[in-house]
Amino acid sequence: MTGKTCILIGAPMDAGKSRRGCLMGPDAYRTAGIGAALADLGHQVVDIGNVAPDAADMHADLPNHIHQPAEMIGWTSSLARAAEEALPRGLPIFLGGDHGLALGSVLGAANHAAREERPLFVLWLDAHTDFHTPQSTASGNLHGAPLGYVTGRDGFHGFPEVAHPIPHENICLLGLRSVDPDEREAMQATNVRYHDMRSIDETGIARPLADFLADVEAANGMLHVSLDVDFLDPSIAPAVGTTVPGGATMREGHLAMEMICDSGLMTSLDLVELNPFLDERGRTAQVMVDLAASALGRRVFDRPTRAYS
Ligand code: 6HN
Ligand code: MN
Ligand code: MN
Ligand code: MN
Repeated sequence: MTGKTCILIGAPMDAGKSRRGCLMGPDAYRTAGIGAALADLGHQVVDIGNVAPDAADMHADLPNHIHQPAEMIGWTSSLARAAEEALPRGLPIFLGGDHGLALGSVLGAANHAAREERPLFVLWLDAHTDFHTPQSTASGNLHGAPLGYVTGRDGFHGFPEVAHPIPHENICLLGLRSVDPDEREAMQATNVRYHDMRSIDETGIARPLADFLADVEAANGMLHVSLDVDFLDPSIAPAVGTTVPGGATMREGHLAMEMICDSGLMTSLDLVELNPFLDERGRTAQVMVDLAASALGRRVFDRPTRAYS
């Protein structure tokens, strides 16, 4: 792969949920060497430092149980702007921060894609569907709502307008194993492509991913990849507040990233939900850096050896 300009954007946010610690994520990725890992692959790496949330007000129509609503609104607008500024220059990599950052990163990517007159596709690698609205979430934690927001679900009062909602058929989720009843019902009524762990056990991860990537390519689409730490099994990635047993293995994670790389389609990336306070000697941060490196070209060999005949 030819060298890209990778733009690292720190999003030290904890506003999307009540458990604290994700705000240390950007520094953990930097400490684990994400910049050098990507530079070693021949990319130009630009670290723009950390973004701060815009000043914003709570909106009176948001339900009372929403956690840090004003901060969520402020992060959404500042991160959307950061995405829109970075995309014309390179491939933004959002260093989270909780998954609430994806309200902004995906909104910005959608606005940019619309300007380019290309469709945006979203690949969501997660144990959870994150398809809530402020009204449907029981926890009040909007890290469980970014896909609800960017698909244009109602109820996000006070948030930036979603001028270009992501069409359901342009979204693929892999790794699901914890879905709330409201999300399940809402998602089943759409043609979002959702693959739970049971279906990945049956088909492998390559088949549904290859189908999706082929559709992105056929549509000349842009591709935003959102990688939640809890996509992975907690035995290999313990540093996340929402662990769910039975997740993707190291090999499934790397295969997915390698296929994304081979497709050449990825135009932006989120690394989210890392909580360094819960990590064991930095190993989850390192796994996430290694996955990002796989998505950007790290390989054992360029191609397999010839088979014996
Ligand atoms: N994540 N569905 C749960 C909730 O509180 O709404 C969990 C959300 C997890 C969020 O994966 O980023
Ligand atoms: Mn998530
Ligand atoms: Mn999750
Ligand atoms: Mn919930």
